Parts: sequence; structure tokens; C-alpha cells
Amino acid sequence: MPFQHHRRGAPVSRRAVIATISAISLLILALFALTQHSQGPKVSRLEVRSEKVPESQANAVPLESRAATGDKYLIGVGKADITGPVVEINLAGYANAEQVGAGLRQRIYARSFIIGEVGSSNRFVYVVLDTMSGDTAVRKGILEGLAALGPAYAAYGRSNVAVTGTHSHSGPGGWFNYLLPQVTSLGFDRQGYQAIVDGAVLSIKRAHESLQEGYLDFGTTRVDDANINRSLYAYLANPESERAQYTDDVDKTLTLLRFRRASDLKNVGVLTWFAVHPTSMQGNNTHITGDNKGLAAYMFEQSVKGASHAAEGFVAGFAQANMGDATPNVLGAYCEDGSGQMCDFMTSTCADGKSQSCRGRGPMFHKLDLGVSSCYVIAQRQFSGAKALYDSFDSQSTPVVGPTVRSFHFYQDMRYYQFPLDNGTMVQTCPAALGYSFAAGTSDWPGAFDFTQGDSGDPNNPMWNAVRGLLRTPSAEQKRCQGAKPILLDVGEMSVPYAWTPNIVDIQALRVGQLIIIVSPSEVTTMAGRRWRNAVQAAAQASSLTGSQDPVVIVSGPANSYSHYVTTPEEYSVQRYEGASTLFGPWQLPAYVNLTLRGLPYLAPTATGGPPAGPTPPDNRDNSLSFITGVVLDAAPAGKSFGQVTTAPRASYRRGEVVSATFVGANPRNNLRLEGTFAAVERLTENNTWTRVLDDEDWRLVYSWKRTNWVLGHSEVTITWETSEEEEDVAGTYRIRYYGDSKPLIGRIKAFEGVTGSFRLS
Ligand SMILES: *[C@@H]1O[C@H](CO)[C@@H](O)[C@H](O)[C@H]1NC(C)=O
Ligand SMILES: *[C@@H]1O[C@H](CO)[C@@H](O)[C@H](O)[C@H]1NC(C)=O
Ligand SMILES: *[C@@H]1O[C@H](CO)[C@@H](O)[C@H](O)[C@H]1NC(C)=O
Ligand SMILES: *[C@@H]1O[C@H](CO)[C@@H](O)[C@H](O)[C@H]1NC(C)=O
Ligand SMILES: CC(=O)N[C@H]1CO[C@H](CO)[C@@H](O)[C@@H]1O
Repeated sequence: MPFQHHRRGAPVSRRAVIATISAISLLILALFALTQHSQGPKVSRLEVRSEKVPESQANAVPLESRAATGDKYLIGVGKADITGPVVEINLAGYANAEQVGAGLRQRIYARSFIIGEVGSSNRFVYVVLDTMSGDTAVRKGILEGLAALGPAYAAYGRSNVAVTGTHSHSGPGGWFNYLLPQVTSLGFDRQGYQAIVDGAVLSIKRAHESLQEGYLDFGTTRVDDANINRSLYAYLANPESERAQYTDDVDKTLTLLRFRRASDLKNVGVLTWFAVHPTSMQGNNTHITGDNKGLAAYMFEQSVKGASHAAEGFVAGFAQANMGDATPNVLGAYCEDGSGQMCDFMTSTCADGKSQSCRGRGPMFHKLDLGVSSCYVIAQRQFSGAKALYDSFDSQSTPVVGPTVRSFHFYQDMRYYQFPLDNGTMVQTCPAALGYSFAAGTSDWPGAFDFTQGDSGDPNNPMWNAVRGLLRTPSAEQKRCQGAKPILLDVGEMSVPYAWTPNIVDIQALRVGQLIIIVSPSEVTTMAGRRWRNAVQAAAQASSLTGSQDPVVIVSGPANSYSHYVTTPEEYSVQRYEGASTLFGPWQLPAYVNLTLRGLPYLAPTATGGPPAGPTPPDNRDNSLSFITGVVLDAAPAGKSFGQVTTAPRASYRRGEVVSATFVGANPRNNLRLEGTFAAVERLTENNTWTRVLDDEDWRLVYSWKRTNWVLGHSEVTITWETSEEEEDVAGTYRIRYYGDSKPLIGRIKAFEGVTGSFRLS
């Protein structure tokens, strides 16, 4: 097994479960495919629609000039660091057990946006985490943290706090409430969990403390080249008449909501939605980043620093929309087997019949994940679209009008929820289950076993059969309920040693003025998102929910309780990765729509209170398994001291070169240095003092940590600075500083610093 030696013999959090431990170890080998994604279909087989039908999405906004501002709201924004352990923890997203953290490229953040009615306590909080998803444990922790802040925070609770993830695939894992996504991280990691919860609470606190009267306006733009459909074969299963209503097979629309304070009309932040998987950093990346969304947010925040239109503390949230089948690997998926062929359109396999060598290509696929990489380019494309839109707002945007701010939330048990389809036929959802194609992963990073997309249920890897034998055999009722899905993992019927995935999901929506935000627990495919938005839009219109304004509906997630995917029933019937990961059966999307509509009346101006809370989901924080060991010891090699420079930078560099320095290091898990930094670049200024110019937030400064002796506890830290030929890095004299913390075998963790000699950049 490819796991790190230092993880051996970890403390298991209480209870026997011994029998299950061996089963779980085997599953660790097997289960990965977790959050992977997609498959890039072949261009050549694309049936490109030529109709120039406008993308008649529910959120399309007329772009006529509006000089008038809308209504006044209470607005607040806040940002805080949520960077958990950057080494020795599996990264969340690809469920690739071998993808273990070895450093940090960019810190990750919680960005919170509060919108409230003036003169009432009606508010909501939209939290954007640079994480794989929202989560039941994380959300619970955040709500507890807010309650602990005292009565001033009584306005925030279960109903009006939306905890969304950008779906980044390059943050630390280990914070999930349910067993399945814990598998590759070897269980629950309290340290990383707490970093996310504390940072999220701090960001909400900062947003709350900045609450003031202001305006909201919004607009949309097309971002053409940042996403394509990775599961076009499934998309094409949707009715032709429906597809004909859209020009694209993924949503190309970026929506931007601007927050502008009334006092001086400066902007305090923006919140954007655009559908693209943050899978630009690949499944073999070992450095923490916020992937393309986190980087786009950073680019936006940097771009308005010091600008007259932007307030200090400006926060840019790049949130996620219906990206279930939207990949950033825009050049398509190719077989990296020397053939130069694209992967099979239907199954995303290559000549050997397996998915292993099928890889989606980002715009800079030929380059490693250095500074200007595929991730950088996809971030830049989102940022540029958003920035151009933002810049156009003073002459044209749509004001948010109508003073109403509302939200609703309830828990829904998806096991056999019965409801009528539009034509009156009664259908039901099912206990959670994952199909065979789940194990295949996607062309963004294939699964470890060679199941193929669209698998009929016949495994072609005997290992899976062995593993499957350890699992519960689905009940006859479950098999019937799941329809076209051949069940690989009957997770919803398994609760030993504790629940594997949610059966109880969060149903939530938020509303301000004419804007309605659906907060989905699952990753939503393109067409599923369109249907969900359209249904809510039509119902809101029919009930005059937003008065004289047309309702504008946004679908966002994955939030609150990570519940894998939701596809349309037609896409489900094809059973590619996304359909196989649609937990609750063929009718999950119509059920989500039905449940959202149930809550809709609570968004009316006259509504007080909310729907019944529903069944409480399990809280596994205290009974989760964990095989993650803590740091045992750090020591400096004989004759050396912590922070000592072992490889100094050269005396001079040209811009565009990579500066590098190595230090005697210690394990960064000793102190996460939240709101601080492990690495810094300092510049010698005119008055002969050193000023910090770059830190862990900066994309091009990279911190790497390596154990060099396990027994003696030696390690080294390398800090590299990918300098830029462009204007950003000015010529001058610089040095690199390293901040560390060491843990003796006995006694307290101690902070130390190391600094290089100076070098010239020209
Ligand atoms: C990661 O995998 C890609 C192939 O998808 C390869 O080109 C790249 O070199 C690998 N990166 C590292 C750091 O191994
Ligand atoms: C949703 O399903 C319930 C039954 O579970 C039904 O009573 C209700 O009418 C449905 N709502 C809509 C809008 O179809
Ligand atoms: C209602 O629609 C579903 C899904 O399209 C279909 O399976 C069912 O046969 C329809 N029922 C009727 C009575 O038309
Ligand atoms: C030195 O100069 C830098 C900028 O060039 C400035 O930020 C700093 O405040 C100055 N320090 C002193 C002591 O004047
Ligand atoms: C509209 C769009 O982006 N279509 C893309 C769907 O995906 C294929 C490849 O998977 C691209 O070739 C299309 O351009």
C-alpha cells in the first residue's frame, strides 16, 4: 500500500470496530475515485449545433444601461485563512491515496458575504470555502462557532448560513463527516477540520463587523474558453428539443453580484458564479492551492488594491455553479499512451480498453504546474471576464431591487422520498448508492481501477469483485429503486461503523430582491442546473414572489452536505461518472426541484419563520476513525540549527528565473500559522529597511517540505520564487525568509526563523 510510513499504527478513535478496520484498509486500496470527474468526449464526434439560439438561461440579464441604484441593504464581506495541514495529509478531491501534501503554493480562504434587510434581522450569509465542498461536520462546527460568539450573532443559524465549497481539488482532506470521503485521507483530521471551521467563523465575524448600508447590482458575461463538457455523451441523452434551446453544452455565463457601500459608493466586494471544475491542478499535484477559483479570487483582489473605486478589505468570491460535467481541461481528453488519439467518446477509454491513460488537457497541458500553468490560465480567464464585467458596471448593470431578504433550509431524508413528476406519475428517491462508473473517475483524473465509463455492470477488474464482497449487498428494493445504476457501493444502506455518505441532505435557498440562490448539496450537471433554475424561476414567477421584477435564479454548490452529483434522469440512464455518482437514484433531480419548491413560499416578503427542520443528520466528528498520526519529533542535524540555510540562493537572477533556497526545517503541522506565512520574500527598500513583498498568499512563492530522516526527525524546507518577466517583480535586492516551528520529543513547540543572504534581481 502506498501510504506513508509515519502513518502506521495511528490512534483509532474509540470503539472496537476492529472487524471493520481490516475491511476499511482494503477499501482504502480500492475506493478512491471519490470526487473525480469526467471524461472529455471527442470533438470529432460532436454534433455542434448551429442554431444561434441565445442561451436563454434563467439568469440571463438584460444589459441595458441602468443609472438608478436599487434598494438599500445591509452588506458585509470578510475573508480569513483556512489552510489546514499542508503536508502528510491526502488532498481532497481526486481520492487518489498517493496524492499526499508536500507543501504550499497558495493559502486557501473562507470568503463570506452577508446580505440583510435594513431595519430587521432578516439576513443570510453566503460562505465560499476554497475546499472540495461544503460538509455536514464543517457546517455544524461553523454554526456552533457562531453561537459561541454571543447574542450579536443570534441572527445567523441553520436556515440562513450557506456553506459552499469552490470544489477545489488541491486542498487538504480529512475534514469530511462521512466515511467514504474519509477513506483516502485515512480518516478524520481534527486539525484541518478546525482550521476550516475557525477560518469560516472568522470570515463571517469580519463580514458581520463590516455590516453597513449599501447597494447590490449584478450582470452576466460570457467566458468562452474556460470550460467544456467532459461528459458530452451523457449530455446528448437529453432531448434534442431541450438542447436546442441552448447554444452551448456547458453554461458559459459568469454572473457577478457587486457589493457597494452607501457611504462613499466604494465597492466592498464581488461574488461571482461560473461553472467549471477546479481540477486544473492535477491528481499528482502535492502542493496546496485554491485551484483555478482560489487563484481567480486572488487575482481579482490584487487587481483592485489601492483603486479609488474599491474599499480596503475588498473581497472577491469565485463561487461554483452547475459544473458537474464542466471541465477546465478545454483542449479535450487524450490518450497519453503515445497514440495521440482522443479518448473514446462514450467510455473515455483508450486503445487498451482502460481509462488509466485518458487525460483531459488544460490550455498549458505541456507544462508542469509552475507559475503560468493551466491553472493560471483558467483562473485568468475567469478573472478577466469578471473584471471586465465589473469595470462596465458603472454604465450598465442591473440593480437588485425589492427590500426582501429571506432564506429557508430543511433537512430531507432521501430514502424513498415519494413525490409526483410533472405528469403526475409518482416516483421515489432511494438510499444513497454509487454505480460502477464511479470507480472509473473521469478524464480530469481517472480512477485507479480500470472500470470504464458507461460500464454495464460487468467489472473487468477482479479486485473490485473482492472488495465488493466486503460491502453490503444491495437490497432488492434498493436495486429496483436505483434503476439503470449497477450498484458498486451500496453506501446508503451501510452505517457500520458509521454512515458512509449522507442520506439526509440540506435543502436550502436564499433570496435578496429579485435574486434567488439555490444552494445544492450535490454537484449539478449543466442541464440539471438549467432545469432546476427554470423550475424555480417559473414557480417564483407564477406566485409573483418577486413582485414586479422578474426572478433571477442562480444554482450553486456543492454546499452544506457533500452529496456527490445530480444529473438529469436522461443523463442518469447513461451511467457515466456523473450518473453513477448521482446518489439517490434516477429521480434525484426532480426530487431536488420538488423540495426546493416546497420551501419557496418561505422566501416571500410576507413569510415569517421557516419549514419544519426535518431529521437531524448524523454527526460523526467524535466517532470517526483516524489513522492519521501526529508529529513525533523534529530535530536539526548535528552541528546545524533550525532555519539555517543549507542551499543559499545565487548572488543574482534575471527576471523570469526561479530563485531557490533550502533550510533546515521542521514539520509545518506543528503550527499552521493561520493568517500568517511559512515563506516570505523581502525587498531592500530605499531607506535601507527590508519590506515583505510576497508571502504564502502569492501564487509564485512555493513552500516545500521534506522529511530527510524519519528516525532522527530531520527535514528540509525549500522555498522557490518563480520570478516574473512582466512588470510585477521590480529589479532590486531581495532575500527569502522561512518561518517554522519545531517539536522536541518532550516539551513545547518552538517557533524559529531562517533568512538567506541578499541577492539581486535584474
Ligand atoms: C502529473 O501528471 C501529468 C500527466 O497527467 C504529467 O504530465 C506531469 O508531469 C505529472 N506531474 C508530476 C509533478 O509528476
Ligand atoms: C412535491 O411532492 C409532494 C409529495 O411528496 C407533493 O405533495 C407536492 O405537490 C410536490 N410539489 C410539487 C411542486 O410538485
Ligand atoms: C411521466 O414521465 C415519466 C418520465 O418522463 C415517464 O417515465 C412516465 O411514463 C410518464 N407518465 C405518464 C403517465 O405519461
Ligand atoms: C521605508 O520605505 C518603505 C517603502 O519604500 C516604506 O514602506 C517604509 O515605511 C519606510 N520605512 C521607514 C522607516 O521610513
Ligand atoms: C460548447 C463547448 O464548449 N463544447 C465542447 C464540448 O466538449 C468538446 C470536447 O469534449 C469540445 O470539443 C466542444 O467544443
